[in-house]
Amino acid sequence: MGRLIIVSNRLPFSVDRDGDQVTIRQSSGGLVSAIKSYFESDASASSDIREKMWMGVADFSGEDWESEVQPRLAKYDFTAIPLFMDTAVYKDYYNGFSNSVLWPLFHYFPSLVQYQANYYDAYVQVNRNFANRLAEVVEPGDTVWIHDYQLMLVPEMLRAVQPNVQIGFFLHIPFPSYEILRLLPTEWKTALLRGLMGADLIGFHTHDYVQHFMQSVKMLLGVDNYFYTMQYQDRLVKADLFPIGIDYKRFHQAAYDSEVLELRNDIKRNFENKKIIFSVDRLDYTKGLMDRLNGFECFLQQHPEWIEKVVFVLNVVPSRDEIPTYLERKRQIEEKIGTLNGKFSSISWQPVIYRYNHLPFNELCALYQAADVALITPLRDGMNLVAKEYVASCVTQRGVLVLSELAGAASELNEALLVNPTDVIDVSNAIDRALEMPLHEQKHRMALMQKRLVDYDVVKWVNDFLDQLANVRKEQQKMQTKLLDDRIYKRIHQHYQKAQKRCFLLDYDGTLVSFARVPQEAVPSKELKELLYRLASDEKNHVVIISGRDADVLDKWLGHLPVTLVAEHGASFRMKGESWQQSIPTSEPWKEVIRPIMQIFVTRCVGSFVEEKNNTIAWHYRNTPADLGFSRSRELINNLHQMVQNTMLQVIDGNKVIEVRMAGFDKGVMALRIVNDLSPDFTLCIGDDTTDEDMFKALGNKAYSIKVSNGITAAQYTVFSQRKVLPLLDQLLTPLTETEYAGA
Ligand code: GDG
Repeated sequence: MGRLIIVSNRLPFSVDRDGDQVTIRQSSGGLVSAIKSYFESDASASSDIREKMWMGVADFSGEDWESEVQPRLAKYDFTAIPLFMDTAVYKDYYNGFSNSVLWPLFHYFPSLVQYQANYYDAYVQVNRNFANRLAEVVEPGDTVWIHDYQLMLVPEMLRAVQPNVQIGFFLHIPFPSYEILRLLPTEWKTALLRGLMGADLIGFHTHDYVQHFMQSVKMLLGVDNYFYTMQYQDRLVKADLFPIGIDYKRFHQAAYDSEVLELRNDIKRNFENKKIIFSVDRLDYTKGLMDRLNGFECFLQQHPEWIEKVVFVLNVVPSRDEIPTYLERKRQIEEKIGTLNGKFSSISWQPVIYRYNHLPFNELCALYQAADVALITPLRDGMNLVAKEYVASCVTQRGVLVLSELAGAASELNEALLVNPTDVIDVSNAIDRALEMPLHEQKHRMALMQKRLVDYDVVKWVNDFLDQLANVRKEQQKMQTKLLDDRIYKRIHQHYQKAQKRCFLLDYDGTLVSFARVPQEAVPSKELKELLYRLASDEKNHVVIISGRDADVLDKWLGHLPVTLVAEHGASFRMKGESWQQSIPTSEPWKEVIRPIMQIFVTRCVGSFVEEKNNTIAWHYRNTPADLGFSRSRELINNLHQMVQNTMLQVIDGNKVIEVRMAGFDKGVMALRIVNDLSPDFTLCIGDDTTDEDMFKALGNKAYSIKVSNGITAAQYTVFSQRKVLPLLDQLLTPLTETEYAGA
């Protein structure tokens, strides 16, 4: 690898100036500690990264950079690239679009969003500044890794000027469901998605966020996905989940540090004979501080036996205090703490110990270790590292984590007591359960969570992301070599000419004929029938039309030709010159259950219709408005998947069609059976649909496989349009001249 350039809103350090005195301080926060831990790790030292760089906005002046800051950075293991921004523009970009539009919206607080055009303009401007500066810096072979919601437009902007650069993007906050994203003005939301699609790999914390993102891309940009990959413009783009880890060793080892131990013992002594509940968060409405206090109040009311026997140490870290909503929340929280303490305190005890400051690292670790319970209940959180750090800090495995089910971390930390943060009774019960939990259960739960955190720590997270990014590059290169060009075609032609026994496996709709508005309209043209006749009349050729259509239609349209017909993806077939046979027993009753459901979706989605075949029932949505048809199809799939659980049925998500049929047969099984029976020395398989992928995969290298579309495929080659298929077959029938043959 060449150089690794990390790009984030801020540089990972701040500069404090007190008169002539300048000091450099490492910033806190998840991203900085993650990347810094990686930079300091052995894995990073032994990697083939030539140089590490970090680009971000500076919180110091250009003069200070030259004279004071740069000389002091020599000891750091990365090169800093500072950006200097106009203060007013930066404010609209950071406090404005980033933290008053994207942050509330992506955390499901749409009512707090301020839709101001000047905020968006500033966001575009700052993103462009980043991209321009990057374009000056990047060299061939570099990897650029852009972080977080402040810089969502940068990948596309950079790609426009440096098309070949390798770009990764990671979103640290949730990616919301499409319903939330669509609240943004169309120009903004499509620009954000296009921006991200400029990257090669887009990472998220959880599977849900990946799904939300891919659905939004499908709905707004009309780009489909296939196993987390998307074909966007002429590139393959991948989205995947990379749940960020922590520097496990650092927190675990802190437990043995003498200063941390002393602090921990002080805290324990201070609250002798009392259980300690602990939390630490930035001051932010997403962290659910008010709901947490309500939950704790409910607990004290429901469980008075714990009065004077428990304290809640609540640390709030100052944050974004230039934004009015944040200041207002602070006032409300402090008022609530006052009321709560006033209501329950005695002369010698108060239930909430509140602090509003930034804790030194050692004190944070001491608190993690002293706490009997960590109460971490955000209303939404991309991941939440505090929960993971607490688990890593419990070296004796004594301690209970109460965690919001709405934090990304909940999908990994299943052994925590998961709560709904707004449900005060749920929170109260969880606190009680945590305080009463037997030690063996605490240890059991902790051990399982710790194992997972050790296995996927922050270094693994970085390596995993960078490895996947490199893999996407390889896949892109493979894709580029797939287009069926003249050279490859000649090779196929030559092989055809030499072969003695040839097999053609040809899909019908979208391959031999173009898509029609309704299935009945896709009748074969005279030209197609003639071509198939000529192809099949050569006694060396065995032509198979392998389709999702039912037997009746295939018989009617193509039955007179000397070809094999396979209907309904292999459910029935008619070998050349023989009569129809069933591959599976026909059983009707299941259709009675599926039909009414599909009918409901016909009513709910104008333009859709149901097609019934012997062994399949299909709901088509090719004639519906794109948005509506697609979203209804997702709902239908959801319903059907639930219904077919534990049955022999399968639900197929086809090209603008959802089908239900018996499991155990598909085009792949059938194609392979035919090829194995026939043992041809030349096989050509052409198809356009997801169901044809089964053939491409099953046949592997036994056939030349060609996919009609520019999508991602298991086929060896692609042609971009259905119009290319008939000339391609036709040309095979024209013998190569001697020179052509020799030159192929
Ligand atoms: C984003 C996402 C996602 C906090 N207070 C103190 C302190 N911290 C440290 C913690 C932890 C980090 O800051 C906060 O972690 P979060 O997970 O809350 O992350 P954020 O940076 O707010 O934001 C979040 C994360 O990115 C990573 O992808 O998990 O969902 O919002 O490391 O230990 N550290 C010290 N004193 C404090 O008072 N020393």
